Amino acid sequence: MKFFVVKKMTLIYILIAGLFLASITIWYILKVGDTVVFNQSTSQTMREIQMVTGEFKTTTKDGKEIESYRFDPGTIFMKKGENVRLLINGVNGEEHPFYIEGTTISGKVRKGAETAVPLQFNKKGTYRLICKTHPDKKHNGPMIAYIVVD
Ligand SMILES: [Cu+2]
Repeated sequence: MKFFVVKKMTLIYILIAGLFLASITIWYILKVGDTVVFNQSTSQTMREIQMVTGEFKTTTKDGKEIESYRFDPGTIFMKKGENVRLLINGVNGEEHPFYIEGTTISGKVRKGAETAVPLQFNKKGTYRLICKTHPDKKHNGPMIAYIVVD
């Protein structure tokens, strides 16, 4: 009858190695679980979506001028993983600094100029493109466009 003699220190080494492997595995699983919300790449062919900055403006009966800035279209649709080049043409308003909620995307739309925003979302959802100057009614908005990713 054969016996495997395992020293106490060897056993401790094996235990440490096992714990190390387990923690690497857990770390890897958690890392894989993270989904990249968006990528900004320019190499692949992109579908173009055009948008403009517009303005609703009127004078009330008592002579008060009221206005609201808008992104038009107010909603755009794209597929998860799809590459889209969003082209925003500045028409009304001198400039509109914007950001897209839940991403690091930001920029500025200027009157008479076109701002190109490369988009790719790897997670489904609705992302809001928000003008920092006109985010709500109080600030002559809401200048918010919805990017629906499905
Ligand atoms: Cu604006």
